[in-house]
Amino acid sequence: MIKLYGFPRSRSTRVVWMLEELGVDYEFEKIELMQGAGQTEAYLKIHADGKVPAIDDDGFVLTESAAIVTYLGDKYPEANLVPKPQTKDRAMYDEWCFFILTELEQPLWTVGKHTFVFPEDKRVPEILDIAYWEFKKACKALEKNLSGKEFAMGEEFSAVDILLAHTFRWADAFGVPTGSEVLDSYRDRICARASFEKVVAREVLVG
Ligand SMILES: N[C@@H](CCC(=O)N[C@@H](CS)C(=O)NCC(=O)O)C(=O)O
Repeated sequence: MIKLYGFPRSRSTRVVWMLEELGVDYEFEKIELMQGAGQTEAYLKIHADGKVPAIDDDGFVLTESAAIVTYLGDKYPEANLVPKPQTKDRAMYDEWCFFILTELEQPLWTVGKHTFVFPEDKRVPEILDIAYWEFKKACKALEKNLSGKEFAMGEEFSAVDILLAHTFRWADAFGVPTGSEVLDSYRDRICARASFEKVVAREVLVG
């Protein structure tokens, strides 16, 4: 059985969501990040940087939320959540993933780190203006790419929607507005899926 190392309402939520969409059984091990459990000798053998998510699939250990979600989509191709390798659809899927992580999540995470994640003496308030600006700029581009579409890849729900809707949900939780009706209604539509309701319920139980 796949083992997922995670923490509620973190990037491991993306992997929980993917597993719920796939309907695959998995074991969840909570890594108590706030108590320093990421930095134990045992966990550092699984994730060299002590972060979540990580999975162990029968001895194969993988980290990085987007890599894990993609690996799972490839492992269960019948679910059609990740396009087949070596296709143009897969290239577009990769394009979405890289944009989400490097253009959208990156400035959002900068806001998070410099408002509540880092210890106060490490925060640089001067960085916030440019991070908000970069996030808004990425949102403008996404608004164009999502306008008139049900899902990021077009007609069908895919793992891109998990990564994207989760990132928008984080933005909302961080108090960082997208400034876009198109993006907000996309987020609410994707997060209304039954699979996400299960994710939220499961995370409440984990605490
Ligand atoms: N790029 C990584 C980022 C992983 C990451 O930063 N995870 C956070 C939780 S959302 C974490 O484990 N933080 C603990 C730490 O920085 O020590 C991914 O997408 O998986």
